[in-house]
Amino acid sequence: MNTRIATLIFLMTAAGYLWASGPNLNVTDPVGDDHGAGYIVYPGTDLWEKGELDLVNLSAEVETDGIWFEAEFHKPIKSPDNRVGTFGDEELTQFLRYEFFNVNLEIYLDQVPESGNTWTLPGRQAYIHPTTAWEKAIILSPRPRVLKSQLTSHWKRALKKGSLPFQTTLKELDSYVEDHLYFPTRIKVSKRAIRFFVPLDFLGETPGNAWHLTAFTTAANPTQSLSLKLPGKQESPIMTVPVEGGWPRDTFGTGEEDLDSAPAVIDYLCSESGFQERIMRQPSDMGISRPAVLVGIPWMTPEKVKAPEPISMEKLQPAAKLATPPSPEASFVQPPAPQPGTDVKRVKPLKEQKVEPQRPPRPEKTSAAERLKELKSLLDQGLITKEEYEKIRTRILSEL
Ligand SMILES: [Ca+2]
Repeated sequence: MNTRIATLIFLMTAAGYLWASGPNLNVTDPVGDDHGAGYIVYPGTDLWEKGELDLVNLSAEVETDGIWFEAEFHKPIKSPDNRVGTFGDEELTQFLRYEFFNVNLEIYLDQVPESGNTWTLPGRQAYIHPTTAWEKAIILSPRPRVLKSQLTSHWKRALKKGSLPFQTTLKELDSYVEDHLYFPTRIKVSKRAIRFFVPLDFLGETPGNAWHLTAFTTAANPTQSLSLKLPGKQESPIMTVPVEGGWPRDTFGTGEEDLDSAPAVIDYLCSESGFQERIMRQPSDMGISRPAVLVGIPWMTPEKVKAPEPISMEKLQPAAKLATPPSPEASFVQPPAPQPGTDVKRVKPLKEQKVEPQRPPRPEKTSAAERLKELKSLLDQGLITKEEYEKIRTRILSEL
């Protein structure tokens, strides 16, 4: 063989190797911190059990056409086989096509420094700090198509009400969702890990120095076929399970009667022990909790996470979009760092801080007609079964 051709082949192979072994990612996360700010308790049902939403590692392999992510959990991935959900008595396998059902992994990717989105999916009660605001979000969910459809419907309603967290028109909303959110469908589940593929077409670029990622787990409720409104909740908990006061049976709990809700973020990815609890702890008063403000970790040096500057809620959520404007005193207060080895407990706000409780706005009312219409459209798209349709329809009508 011609030496020059052989050299060329060698160089191309070497380049391919360097590319493939390039800006990969490997972040470990502490074991046992699937408790949000430190106090979240799992429901009293075996659909979700302690350790199953506990992320212990997130890795990413960069390939020529995209990135294979792998999320490893502390406990084995629970299969939907021979299980029924919280709604009705249908077997989960009737409408789930992947070998997992009880966890979402949400990754908010910051590609361009100091610009981008600070909101996260509805019902998470979490924001991304503006220093690592995101351009692309990857939402791994057991029902990717249904989640995408529910979110799009939710945002269409929000747009009409002027409460959309981003700027677009009704005509361009679908393409906005396509451009900014990706719901993986190439998924491989092994004993304790879920691998999923994100194409380069969506990402637009390969990982670079500017990249940061904010990743966290939320509990997935695969039988939640509609964005049913829960009383007192600011946003509908789309395809997730809220964290309510005390020790509820069917949802996650705060473990305290006087704390009536908490962000739905169960485990936030960060290799530094104690950082998650510190960043997620929030001043609370009269049982009213505030959203979590999370910060992205650098893709290239994920161990070097920096605590962000405190930020006021007004900077995260445009005041015009708030039903109740927050008081000026209610700015983000950085709690003191916990001592190593101590059990992290929620810190009560100091009296002199005078943190005004920020009452969540009244839940938006969706008319039964709108919900029935959305339900019918989910059925027509084949996203729910006829049986699911009938059950939810009966429930909506019974609420009239
Ligand atoms: Ca963890």
